[in-house]
Amino acid sequence: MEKTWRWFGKKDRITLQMLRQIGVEGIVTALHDVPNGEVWTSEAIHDLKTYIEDAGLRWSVVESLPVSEAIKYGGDERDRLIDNYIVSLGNLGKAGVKTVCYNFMPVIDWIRTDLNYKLADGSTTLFFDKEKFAYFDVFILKRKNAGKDYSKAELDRLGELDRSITEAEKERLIDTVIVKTQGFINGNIKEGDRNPVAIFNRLLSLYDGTGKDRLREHLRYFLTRIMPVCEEYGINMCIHPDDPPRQMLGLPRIVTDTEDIQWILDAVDNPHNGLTFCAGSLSSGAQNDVPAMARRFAGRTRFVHLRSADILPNGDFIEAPHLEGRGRLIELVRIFEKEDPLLPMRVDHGRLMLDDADKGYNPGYSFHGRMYALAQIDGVMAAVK
Ligand code: DNO
Repeated sequence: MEKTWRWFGKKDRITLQMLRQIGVEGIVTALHDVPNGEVWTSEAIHDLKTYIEDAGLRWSVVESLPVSEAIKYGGDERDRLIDNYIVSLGNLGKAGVKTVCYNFMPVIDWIRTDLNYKLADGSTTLFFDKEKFAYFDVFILKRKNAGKDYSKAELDRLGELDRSITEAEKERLIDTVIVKTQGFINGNIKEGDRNPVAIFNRLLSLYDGTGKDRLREHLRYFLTRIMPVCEEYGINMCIHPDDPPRQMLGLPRIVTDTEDIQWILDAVDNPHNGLTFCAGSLSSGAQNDVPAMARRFAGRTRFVHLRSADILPNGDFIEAPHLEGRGRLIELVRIFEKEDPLLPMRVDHGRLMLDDADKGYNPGYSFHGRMYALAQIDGVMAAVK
C-alpha cells in the first residue's frame, strides 16, 4: 500500500520535510481554510499541490471535502451546495487529485470522551467512556427524550455522577466531545466559540424527524448527483464509517456495519462510489468482524485507515496499539496488499508519547505516536510482501 500521512496544511507543526525522513510517500490533506460549502478553487488547489510536490511528496488523498449539513438533512440550500461540491470535485480532478474521503455523519464526527487516557508506560491514548457520554447527553445537552435511550440503572448512575462531578470536569467534557475533537475537521464548532452547547443543540434540532431511511435517501441523492463529475475525471469518492459505528444522540448514522456499507455500494452501484476502510471506527463496534468486512469490501475500498480499538466489558472502548485489538491490522494488510499494492493507507491516530504531549497537536494526530505506528505497519507490509 502507499504510505500516506494526514497533514493539516502549511500551518501544521509537522513539516513535509519531517515526513519525507520517516518514509511517507503521499499526503492526505484538505483546504482547511475554506469554510464548509464554499468552492475549492483551482488556484488554491494548485498552490497546495505545488507546495507538497516541491517537498518531494504527492497529494494522494483529500480528507475531507466536507459535506455540508444541509445536504445531509435535505435543507433548501442542498442543491446549491451540491453544485459547489461538484465544482470543487471538477477542480480537484483537473489537478489530478482523485481520491476523496468524506463522511455523512450528522452534526458530530468522531466521538471520544477522554483525549489523554493514561497507559501504564506513561503515554496516553484516546478513550470513549459510555457513562460520561451518557452524562453529556442527559445532563449537559439535556436532550429531549434522551432518557429513553438509557436503562433505569444507567440513569441512576448518571444521577450519582451528577452529584460528584465538578464544573471544571463538565467544561472539560464539553470541550472534548464537541470542540477539541470536532474543531479541526468539521467546521460546525470552532475553538473559541461561546456557548458550544447551544450551537450544538441548534444543529441537533435540524435533524428532528430525520431517521435512518431518510438520511440514506439523502446520501443516495448526493452520490447520484456527483457521480457524473467523478466519472469525467476518474475521481473515487470514499465514504468514512461512523465513529463509533452506532446511533448517537438520537441522530441517525448510516455507515455502521456490513449491511449499511452494502446498502451504500448497491444504492449507487458505480466503482467511483467507494469506501474508506477505517479499521479503527469499525473495530469499535461489537457487531463488526473487521477482517471479514475487509475481504468483502476490498474491491470497493479506495483508501484505508489503519488503527485498532478494544471494547471493554462495560461497553467503553479504547484505542489499542496498532498491532493489537479488534482491528486485526496484520490480517488487513494481507488482504489489501493482495487487492491493490498501490492503495493509499494512512496510520490513523497515535498515542501521545515522548515529547508529543505539549506540542498542541490535533487530538489523535501526534508525531511520535503516529511515526511509531507507521514503522510498525511498514514492517508488517514488508513481511507480508
Ligand atoms: C478523526 C477521523 C475523522 C475522519 C473524517 C473523515 O480522526 O476519524 O476526522 O477522518 O471524519 O471525513
